[in-house]
Amino acid sequence: MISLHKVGIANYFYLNFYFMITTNQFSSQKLIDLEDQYGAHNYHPLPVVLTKGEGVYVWDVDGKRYYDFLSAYSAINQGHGHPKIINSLIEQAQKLTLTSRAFYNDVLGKYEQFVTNYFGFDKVLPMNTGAEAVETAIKLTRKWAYEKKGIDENQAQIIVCENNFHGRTTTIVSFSSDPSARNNFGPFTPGFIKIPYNDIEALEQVLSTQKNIAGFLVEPIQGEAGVFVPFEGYLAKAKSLCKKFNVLFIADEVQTGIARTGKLLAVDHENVKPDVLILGKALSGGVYPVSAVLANNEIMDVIKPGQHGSTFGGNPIAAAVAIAALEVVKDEKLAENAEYLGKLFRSEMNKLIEKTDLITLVRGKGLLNAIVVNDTDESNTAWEICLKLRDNGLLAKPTHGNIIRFAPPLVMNEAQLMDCVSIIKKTILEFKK
Ligand code: IF1
Repeated sequence: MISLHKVGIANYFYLNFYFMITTNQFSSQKLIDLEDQYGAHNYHPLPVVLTKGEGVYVWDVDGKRYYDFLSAYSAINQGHGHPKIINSLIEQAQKLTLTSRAFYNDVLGKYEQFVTNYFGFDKVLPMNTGAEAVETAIKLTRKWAYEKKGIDENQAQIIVCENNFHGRTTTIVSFSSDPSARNNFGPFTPGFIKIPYNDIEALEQVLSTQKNIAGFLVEPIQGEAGVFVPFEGYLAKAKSLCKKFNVLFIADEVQTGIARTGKLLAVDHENVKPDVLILGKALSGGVYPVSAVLANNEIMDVIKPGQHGSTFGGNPIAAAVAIAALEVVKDEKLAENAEYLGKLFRSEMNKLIEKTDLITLVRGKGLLNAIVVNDTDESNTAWEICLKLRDNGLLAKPTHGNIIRFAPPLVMNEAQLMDCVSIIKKTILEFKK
């Protein structure tokens, strides 16, 4: 009797535990509280707790469905849970996950051939996160400058733009203009010259007056700065100036690349070929951390065995997932779709702007867009609007106070986009401060 009783109790606890997991007994508030208590406070998320994603949709723990209008900052271009990408992950995970680069694996070479053909470069250096790829590009540029251009030891300078966002490492925040990204993280890495973005004269001024310039690192559209699109011709002019002064043009397409702006790369809008191309985020469809630096042999060959690397960079899962993710981009014509839907989206937002004083501007390219809210940078109006958008079934996040970034998955169709447009219009027109 006693042992039966024990089994009964054990079963009861087991069933209770099972029930908790399967039915999400943890309320949103409880889950938010857990993050608040046990996680470092380096983020301030919109209060919504997601548990599932499929295509352009995500679901919260209470079963409410939303349009994802951020796509994990443009990582989920191919949509949530894309079956082709997920299958590549599962199949590779069941075979071989990691060898490190101490040994060869049977996927990396195939991926390297695939990705270099895809983007038209001789070689790729595989990493994991965007920041690591930016670091890699900086190291590559400096080494090229010393060994090929002949700059004196430790004298190389890289030109960067004001209001850039390239990641969070100590070197990268060294050339950030954002006080919260920098303050109290010094001492900072030297070797960077900051110039205004979208300013060709400023670039020419530095290039023509300063020696020891190794590269120009630039986002083709500044994401974190609030989706700031430079004037048409800026990138092409910058590239030709770099060529003239024998300086590497380094494009950070971590956020703008992989069809987001209506072309495979944002530099394609101006037919610019970077000397060094940095990719991340949607390179894996947001399924796995995969980043890459691409360049031609005369640049990439300056890095020799033992001079750079990473335990996980180029691992078999990453390689398999990235091939699948890039195939999806071409198979499903995501660049063309982003171009078409982006134009439609901005024209609908411009119609809305005529009807309200709350929004002053829409800007962007393809499906990387932002609206500017008619309030100060310090106001919380954009945040309040995002809360209402959430209530109405669409998730977006403010950037820099009064700007809301809109970046849905590129697998969206026209009917879904128009549905999102009506949610945004309704939310804005009903909004009261
Ligand atoms: C966060 C922003 C987006 C990037 C560019 C490199 C990286 C990023 C152009 C680094 C990363 C992310 C990081 C993310 C928020 C997000 C962001 F608002 F901060 F600026 F997307 F717009 N180059 N951007 O945009 O890539 O190391 O993160 O893989 O929370 O910091 P990572």
